[in-house]
Amino acid sequence: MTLRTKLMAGVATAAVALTAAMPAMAAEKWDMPMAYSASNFHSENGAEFAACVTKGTQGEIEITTHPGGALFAGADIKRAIQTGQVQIGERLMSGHQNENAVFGFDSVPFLAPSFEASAKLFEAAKPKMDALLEEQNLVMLYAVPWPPQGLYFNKEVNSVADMAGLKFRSYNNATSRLAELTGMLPVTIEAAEISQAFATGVAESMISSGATGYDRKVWESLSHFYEVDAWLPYNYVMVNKDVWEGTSEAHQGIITSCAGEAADRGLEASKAYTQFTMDGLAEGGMTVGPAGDELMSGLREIGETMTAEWLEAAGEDGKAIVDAFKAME
Ligand code: PCA
Repeated sequence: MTLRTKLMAGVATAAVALTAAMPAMAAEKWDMPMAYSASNFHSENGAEFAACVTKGTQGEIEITTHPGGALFAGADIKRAIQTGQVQIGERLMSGHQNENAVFGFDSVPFLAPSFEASAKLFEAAKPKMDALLEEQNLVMLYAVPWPPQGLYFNKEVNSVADMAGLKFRSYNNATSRLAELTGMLPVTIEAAEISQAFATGVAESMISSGATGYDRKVWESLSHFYEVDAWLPYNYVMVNKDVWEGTSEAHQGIITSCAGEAADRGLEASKAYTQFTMDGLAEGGMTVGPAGDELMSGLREIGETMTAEWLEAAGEDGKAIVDAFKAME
């Protein structure tokens, strides 16, 4: 090799190295607001999903997650995506129950109280949810259930009567209605804010998963967690439909496959966290165990009222979801 060709080869190698290190010219940055804290398993899963897309598209679509309601509070995330203020985000699906009762299909008491049943219910509901979201300029990418919902209190509770008058933190219409029917006083508070709400006495009880109580260290203020297995609500990740349609088929394929992996990984995490976080609540000093018979029978009665009310509000679509679900059982 002459000195000249050696030099030329060196320049070529440097150019290749430079191209590889440079982000692609058309790199897009997608912001992904999420309502729950960074340490929550949904947020960790979302961060992995984002990394999968960024890596898979070689940085041409770079997704940055913003957990803990830092960019938009939970209640504002869907609108932000619909209107294109952000490209993508995650939200509790039943949080939209106030705009259409059908969004609350996963919060009907005792309809699908296990991981297995809730997966079937979700499958039964998915076509309706996809259609409903499409009308709203949204495309659902993946959804992950929370662990089964149980009741938290700052005292021992053995019956519905024991709940009367308590200030109850709610996260959707179903939880507010549960509070009303049990004689409690509902106050809607995002999970990101609950530690403070319990510490200051703004709330004294809630229905949620062991995962959320553990994540928010509620043993600092609350004393009892009762396993009720009322329902398993879903979080879902959605993308703005115009953004999605403007994405190349190749990139859509990469995103869809990262989303499939996130759905599987999230489900496994949710299952694993069910016991892990209940153990964590007990280690934190809480009394953790199944709700007693009297409490359960009172809750089942209230559940029947709530089911009838939901079917009424959700009309034909709600009935079709429940019928499709029952046909799978
Ligand atoms: N955690 C969320 C929703 C359901 C759950 O387990 C919350 O409490 O906001």
